[in-house]
Amino acid sequence: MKSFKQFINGKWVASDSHKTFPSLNPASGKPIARFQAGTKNDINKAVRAATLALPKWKATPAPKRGEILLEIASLLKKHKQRLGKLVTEEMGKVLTEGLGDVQEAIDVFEYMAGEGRRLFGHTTPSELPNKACFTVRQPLGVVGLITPWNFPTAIPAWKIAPALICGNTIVFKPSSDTPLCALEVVKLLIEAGLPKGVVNVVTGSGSEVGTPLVKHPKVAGISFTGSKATGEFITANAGLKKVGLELGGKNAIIVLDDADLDSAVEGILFGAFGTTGQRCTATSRVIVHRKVKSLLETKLLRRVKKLRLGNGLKSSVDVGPLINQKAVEKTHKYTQIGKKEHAKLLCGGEIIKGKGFFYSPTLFTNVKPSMKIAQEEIFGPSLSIITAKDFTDAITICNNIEYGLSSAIYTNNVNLAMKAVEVLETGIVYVNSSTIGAEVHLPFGGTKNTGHTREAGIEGIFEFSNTKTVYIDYSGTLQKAQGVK
Ligand code: UN1
Repeated sequence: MKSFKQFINGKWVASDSHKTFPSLNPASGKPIARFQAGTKNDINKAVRAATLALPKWKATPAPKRGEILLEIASLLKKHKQRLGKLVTEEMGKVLTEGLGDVQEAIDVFEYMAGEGRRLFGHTTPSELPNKACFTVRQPLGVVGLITPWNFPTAIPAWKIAPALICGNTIVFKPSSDTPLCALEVVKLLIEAGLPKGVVNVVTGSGSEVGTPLVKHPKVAGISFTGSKATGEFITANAGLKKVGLELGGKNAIIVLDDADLDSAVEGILFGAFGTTGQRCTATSRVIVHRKVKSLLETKLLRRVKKLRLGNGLKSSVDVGPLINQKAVEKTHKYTQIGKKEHAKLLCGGEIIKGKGFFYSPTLFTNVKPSMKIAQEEIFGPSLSIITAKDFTDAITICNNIEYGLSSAIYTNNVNLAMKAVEVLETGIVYVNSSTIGAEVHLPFGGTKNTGHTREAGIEGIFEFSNTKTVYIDYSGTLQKAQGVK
């Protein structure tokens, strides 16, 4: 079986652990390749390389850095079909979404390449004459990027592209469930001409590789997407580094009594069962107006029952496998909790026997907002229908949750749609669309226990840079602010 090395200081090197671990194809459960089980020592080497590469990379004009990003985008385009298939093989999502994953990576490299010609600061007048005031953006330094498996090319790109355009150098630890996708992206970064040491990759577990990266004193910033528990660990261990966190979600679609129900069903299906429910933005709650509850439920159930499970490479398949056995067990644990809580199971709720990590698309109804299945992130193909008395009740249920990533409302009433936009407590709000499908030139992120970071868009630049405020006094005398004589 093919075995991959790590990329440190411009070279592919083995870990001094002399140990490797496999990545599995979740549709078959079979290993596809082996990877280095990195160590603290590997992290130290990678941080050293990134530190050495920093002065030159930082001094490279941002538009020149942008040229490399544009080249990365063009290489990703060239390899889109191959990489999209790889995403499906290693992560499991259906091929059209695998290709979408790579497209999102292309989009973000293109967008951030353009930011190289802006990286705007702002100018403002001084309170004193003959004095100029403005701000410029500065890189943080060496940044540590820790990425999940659910968007194995897009999320690394969300972090790598803005980090690079701002002039940072990188130590990247990809998820141990999808290291192959990460390394294939890194190969293209190298091919595009990134100088040695600018991007370094160490593969391995959170405890052996992630923790020393988070704690390393020479690392200036950490950007993490993943679970709330790991986010809390990072906050407690990163010291005074700048930390970006993109954590869980428990996203809801509200369906009002005037909504186009067929359109709502499409949005719910895509949000809840697309990517097998494994998006931070996935729809895991439907909050429906009591007047249309039964009709929506019937329409939805008919469609959920028809979803075809299988290997995402087959075009006939709607829903791929879960990422691993642990995810199957977690989803099933919540099915049992839901039953115990007396929610009504309409369909699914079963582990599919045989090869791979499959779970049948699960639909619960008569779910009370306080039930665990309506409060905790499942990260699998499990959806809860909750009934609301009216608009105000729906908003209260939607907001009464520890997370705040994405929400959606289906209605044709413009006044209620606008009111929802105003009062929903999530970082992203959709009207007449699903909770998933964010675009890379807009800020992405949440509130509450989702974390408060904004990635992508112009705010992705803020995550990976500091503001430097500059005062230039051209009066030829010492002028004192605040009227000091
Ligand atoms: C995630 O699941 O962490 O908006 C990211 C979406 C995708 C990104 C999801 N563009 O669903």
